[in-house]
Amino acid sequence: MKLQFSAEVAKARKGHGPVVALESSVIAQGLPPPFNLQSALRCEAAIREEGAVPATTAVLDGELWVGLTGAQLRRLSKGAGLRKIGSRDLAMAIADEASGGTTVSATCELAAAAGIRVFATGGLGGVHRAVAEHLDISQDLPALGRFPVAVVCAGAKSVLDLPKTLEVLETLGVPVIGVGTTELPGFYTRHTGLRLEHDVAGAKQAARLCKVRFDELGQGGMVFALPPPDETSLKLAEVERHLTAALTAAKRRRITGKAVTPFLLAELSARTKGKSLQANLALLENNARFAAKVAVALSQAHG
Ligand code: PSU
Ligand code: MN
Repeated sequence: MKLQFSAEVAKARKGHGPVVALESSVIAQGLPPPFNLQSALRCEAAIREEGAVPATTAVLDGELWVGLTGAQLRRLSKGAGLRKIGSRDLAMAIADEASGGTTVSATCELAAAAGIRVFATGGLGGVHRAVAEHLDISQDLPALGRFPVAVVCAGAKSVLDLPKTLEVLETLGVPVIGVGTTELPGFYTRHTGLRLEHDVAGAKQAARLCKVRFDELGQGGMVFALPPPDETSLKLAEVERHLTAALTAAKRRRITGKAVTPFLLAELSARTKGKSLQANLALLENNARFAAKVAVALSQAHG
């Protein structure tokens, strides 16, 4: 795979320094301007503060980028004409010389190709609610099973069917590990009532698991799930109430396929008067910071 690297990422790769991948669908489709650019810059800054190098991935004019300049981030934040690019969309994006934000699935693929082991995002895609009606299951899940990358997130997005998402992750052989919690976080919420079988206390232990799983066993991806920061997180009942309305709106307006997730996130933000947006921004930065700590611990373990 032909990849383009930012100068910073190219240098870190040469010196085997810690690198954290970041997705860009959250910039191009997930968050509204100006929050999308602010969030991207804040996540990158948090990663640098922890001593690692950020590698935001994107497809620009048909080229696969790992690590972006400020100007490239700004371009992605403008939204217009940008595709939402998952793994299956990569070939067409390259052939069409198109541009777009990469979702979790495409970012896992690009990170793995670049030898990057740690990736931070907000919330995973997964099994959508009422799945029997539409069979909408995010390609994030099979990508996690396939690519050896540790994805740091605040669980799967609240808009999903979380118990079914956990079941599919099990089927695909993807471990879900709580960070300082034994409960799956619900993206906007700290609690979901869903127990996790495994947890770690911090980044060192997480890095040790990465080493064993990727280097010793040669297995695929895994998920580290962090509760979203307390100050901005929402209550489960509140999210559920607004979500019911958002799902009804999606159905009425016949929103389907890859438009569903961005639609629901925007609806929730409007219905919670921006509270879900604030939660989203805070958890993205929190996840980026933890991912950087894991990447640093991993690079020290390699010594
Ligand atoms: N998390 C966020 N905002 C987002 C997404 C995740 O906080 O916009 C994006 C991710 O890129 C994820 C995608 O991979 O939504 C999942 O979309 P779908 O359900 O269509 O697979
Ligand atoms: Mn989908």
